[in-house]
Amino acid sequence: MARLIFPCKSSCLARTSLLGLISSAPVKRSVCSVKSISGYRCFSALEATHRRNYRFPHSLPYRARETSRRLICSIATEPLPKRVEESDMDAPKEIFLKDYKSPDYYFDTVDLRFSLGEEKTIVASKITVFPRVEGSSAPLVLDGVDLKLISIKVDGKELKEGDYHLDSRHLTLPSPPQGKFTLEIDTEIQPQNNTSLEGLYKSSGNFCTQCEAEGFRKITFYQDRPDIMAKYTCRIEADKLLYPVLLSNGNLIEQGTFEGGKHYAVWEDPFKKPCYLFALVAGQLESRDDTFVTRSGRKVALRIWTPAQDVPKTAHAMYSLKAAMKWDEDVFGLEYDLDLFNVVAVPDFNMGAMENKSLNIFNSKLVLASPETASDADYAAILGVIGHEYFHNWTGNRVTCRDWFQLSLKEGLTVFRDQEFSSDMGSRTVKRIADVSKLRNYQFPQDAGPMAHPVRPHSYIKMDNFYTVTVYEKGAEVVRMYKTLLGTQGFRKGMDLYFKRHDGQAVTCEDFFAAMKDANGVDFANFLLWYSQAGTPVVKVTSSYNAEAHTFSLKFSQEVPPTPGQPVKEPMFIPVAVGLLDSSGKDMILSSVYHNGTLQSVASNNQPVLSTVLRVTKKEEEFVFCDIFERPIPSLLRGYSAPVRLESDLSDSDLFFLLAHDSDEFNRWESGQVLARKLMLSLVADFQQSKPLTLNPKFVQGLKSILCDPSLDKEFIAKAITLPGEGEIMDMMEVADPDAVHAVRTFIRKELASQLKSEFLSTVENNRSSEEYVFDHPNMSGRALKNTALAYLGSLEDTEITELALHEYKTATNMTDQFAALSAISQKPGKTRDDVLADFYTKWQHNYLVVNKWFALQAMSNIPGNVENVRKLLNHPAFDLRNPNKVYSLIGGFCGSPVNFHAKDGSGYKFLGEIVLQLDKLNPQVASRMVSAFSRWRRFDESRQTLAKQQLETIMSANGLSENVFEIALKSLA
Ligand code: B3K
Ligand code: ZN
Repeated sequence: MARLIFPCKSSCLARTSLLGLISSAPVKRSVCSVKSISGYRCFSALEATHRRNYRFPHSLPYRARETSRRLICSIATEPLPKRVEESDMDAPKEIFLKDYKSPDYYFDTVDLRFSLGEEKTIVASKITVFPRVEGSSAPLVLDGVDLKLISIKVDGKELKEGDYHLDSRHLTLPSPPQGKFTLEIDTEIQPQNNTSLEGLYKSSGNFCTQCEAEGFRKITFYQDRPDIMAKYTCRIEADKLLYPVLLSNGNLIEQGTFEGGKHYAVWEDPFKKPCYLFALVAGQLESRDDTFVTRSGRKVALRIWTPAQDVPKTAHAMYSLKAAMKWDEDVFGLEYDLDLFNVVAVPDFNMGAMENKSLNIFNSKLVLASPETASDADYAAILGVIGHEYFHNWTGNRVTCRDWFQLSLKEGLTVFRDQEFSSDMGSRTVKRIADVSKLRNYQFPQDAGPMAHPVRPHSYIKMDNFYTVTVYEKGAEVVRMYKTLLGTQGFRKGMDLYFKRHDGQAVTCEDFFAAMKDANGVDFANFLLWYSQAGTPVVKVTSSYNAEAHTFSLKFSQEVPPTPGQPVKEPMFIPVAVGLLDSSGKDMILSSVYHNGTLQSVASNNQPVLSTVLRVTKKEEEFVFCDIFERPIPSLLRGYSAPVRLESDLSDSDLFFLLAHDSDEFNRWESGQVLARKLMLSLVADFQQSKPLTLNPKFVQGLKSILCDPSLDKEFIAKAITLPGEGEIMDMMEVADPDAVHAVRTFIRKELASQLKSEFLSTVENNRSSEEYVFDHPNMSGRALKNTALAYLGSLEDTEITELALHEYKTATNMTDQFAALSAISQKPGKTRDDVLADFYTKWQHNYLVVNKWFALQAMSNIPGNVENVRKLLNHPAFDLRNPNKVYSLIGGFCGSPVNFHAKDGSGYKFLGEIVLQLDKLNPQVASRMVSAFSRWRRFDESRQTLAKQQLETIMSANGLSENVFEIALKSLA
C-alpha cells in the first residue's frame, strides 16, 4: 500500500494514525504520512483549526477527497470549508436532505418499448415533459448509468452532439424548449451482463427488474427521483419460445405475435407512479391463479408466477396475499385498485421483495414453501413479506416519498402495518417479542455505531446503504408510538386524513405527522425529533412509595447518546405505558397522576384504568400516582411502548415477581430477559477474572416454573426460556469480549439443560408434531417449544440425547422439525454431525433454498476454527458468489458467529475482507451489506481492533471500489 508524504499545516504535534498501521506516536509537526484513500484518521486527530486546512492526497479522485472531507467535517460537526477544485464526476458524492429542490421539469406520460435480446436490449422511451414554472429555461438533467445512447429527439427532431451533454452519470439538455415538449431517447443495455441485480437483469434465464432506489437510471435516461410521478405504458417484445410470459405494471391492453418467432405485449398503468415502481418480467413462468373480491365488489385476478416445477409451492403465498387484502380492508378500509395483481418469484434478488405497482417481484425464498422444504419461520416470513409488499400499494405507491430521505415514511409505516397483520394472524405477544428482539439485536448496535443515522437520514452517498434497520424497524416503532398515544381509533383517523390529503402525491414525514396531529387535534410537542435525532435514548426510572400520602412516584431522566454528527441531543417525547401491581400480582386501579404541578385524571370515559401512558418529554420529570394504598411493583414500558433502553431500580425479586404475575405478557418476558442479561454480565465478569462459574438456583427455578406452566402459550414459553443473544450482551459491555460471552452463554445453556433435563425431555415427548403440517398458532407453538427444548438438550454430551436427536431427525415429517434436529446434532463436532450433514445435503441437493439452510447452519457454527470449513464451502459446487441468498447464508451466516468472525488471530476478518473485495466487483449492494459486519470494530479489544481496521483499510485502498462499500468502510473508519 502506497504511503503518501505531504505537508501538514499543523503546528502541533499531530498524532497521525495513518489509517491504521498507524503509529500512535507523535510525529513531527511539518509532515504527516497518510496512506490510502482519505486520510481521515489523521484528519480527525488534528485540532479543529488544522482540520479545516487539511488537504486530502491528490492521488484520490476529487470527489472522493471532497466526500471524505465533508464526512469528517459533519462527523466532527465542523463548518465545511469551501474549496474549489477540479471536477471528477466518477468519485463518490454525498447528497444532503437540506439541499432538496423541487425538480425544474415534471413528466406527464412515459411510453417505454423494450426489445429484449440475448446480446443486447434496446429501450426506447417517449416522455412528455413540462416545466414546473412556465417559461423556465433551466437545463433538463437526466440520470443514466451504464447506458449506451443511440439517439435523442426533442419534439420529433433528432439532436446532434453539441445539443446535449453526456457524462458517465447524466444526460443534460442545456436549453430544452420552453413549455411542454416530447423527449424520445433510445438506449442500448446488456441485462445478461448485469450482475449488480439492479436495473434490468437476467435471473435463471428470465428477464426481471429492480428499480428502487435508483436502478431505473440503468434502464434509460430519466429524472430518477421519486417526486417525478407519471403515467406509464410499456411495450415488451421478445422471442416467444424463450420468453412466453411478458409482464409489466397495470393492465394488459394488447398482445400479439409477429414473424421471426417473436411476440409482444403492451401494458398500461392507469396510476401515476415514480420510476422506482416500474417493473418488467419476461420468461418461462407459470402461475397459480386465484381471485379476490374486494368489499366494493371488484373482482381481482391474483397470479403468482414461478418456474413450472415450483407452482405447487405457492399455495401459502396465495393464502397470505388474500389474507393481507382482507386485513387491509378490515383494519384500514383500504381496497386494491386494479383488476390484476401479479407476484413473480425470482432466485436472484438482492433483498426480500419489491412492491412495484401490481407486479411485485419477490426473492423465491419469500414465496416458495412446502411443509417438507420450508420451516415455520419461512412460512411466517412469507406471510409478513407478502403482506408488507401488498400494503405498500397504499403506503408507498398511492402515497409515495418526496425524496429518498423520507424512506421511512413508506417503510416504517409499512413495517408497522405488516407487524400488525402478522400479530392479528398469530399471537400478538409473541410477534411483539420477536420484533423487539430484532430491534435490540440489530438496530440498537447500529444506533450505537459509526453508521448511526436518524430514522430520516440527513445525508447519504449511496441510498441503498440506508435501507436499514433504523429506517425500517425503528421507523415502525415511531409509527407504533403514534398509535400508542392516539389509540386505535385516533390512529385510524390520522391514516384516513393522510390518504385524503395525499393520495397521488410524493410527500414527507412532516405530512404524516401533520395528518396524525390534525385528525386528532393534539399537540405532540417534540415528537418530530424521532425523525431527526439518531441514537437510542437511555431512560432511567426510580420509584418511591409514600405510605402516608398513598402516593407512588416515578422519576424519569433521559439521555440520548451522541452519534456521528450529532454530539448534543434534545430530550425526546417518550410514551411510557405503565401499570402497577399489588402484592397479589393484580393490576391496581389507576385514578390520577400528579404531574407538572397539576393533578390529572387517568380515567378513560370516566372508567378507572389498569394501565396508562405517561408522556415523558423532559430531561428530568416526575409523575406521582395518587390513591395507591400499598407499595406497588411497577410494570414499566408495557408492550415496549418506546424504542429506548430502560434502566430501572427494580430489584431481582421485583423482576421475578413481574415474570410470574405481570398481566402484560410482553413485560413478563422482558423481566426474564432483564434478569438473564444481569446474570450473564455478572458471569462474564467472573469468567474474565478466571473465577468458577455457578448458576443462580433462583434463575433455574424461575425458568423451570415458566417451562412447566400449562396455562402459558407454548410459543411464549419458548421465547421466555431463550437467553438473550451474544450480540446483545456484548453490546452492554465496555469492551466486547466474544469469547467470554460465548463461554458464559454456553455454560448457562448446558447447566439449564442438565438441571432441567427431565423437564426438557418431557417437553419434547409431549409436543411432537401431528403427521399433517398445519401453519397455525397452536401447531407452530408446539413445534417451537419442542425444538427449543431439543436445542437445550443438544448442548449436553450425552449419547441418549444424540440418539433422541437422530430419531427426531429421521422421523420428522416437516422441515421445521427436521432442521431443528439437525441443528441440535450439529452443535458438537464429530462423526455423527458429519454424517447427518452429508445425509441432509444428499436428500435436498436438488432444492437450492434448502441447500442455503445447509450452508447457513455450517457457516454459523461456533466450532473453533470454522473459517476453514467455510472457505472450503466457497468451492462447493452448490455455492455461487453471484447469488445473494447464497452469500447471505454462507458469508452472512459466518459473520453471525461472534467467536469465529471475531477470532483472535484475525482469520475471520481476513476472510471477510477478501470476500468483500471479490463481491464488490459483482454486486456492490451485497458487498456493502457484508462489509457492514466490520462497522463495530471499535467495540473490541486493541488487538482485534488493529486486525479489523487493517481489513477496512485494505478495502478502502482497492481500485475501483463501489460507492456502496466506500461509504460503509469510510464511515466505519471515521
Ligand atoms: N422497497 C423494497 C426495498 C428496495 C431496496 C432497494 N435497495 C422492499 C420493501 O421494503 O418493501
Ligand atoms: Zn417495504
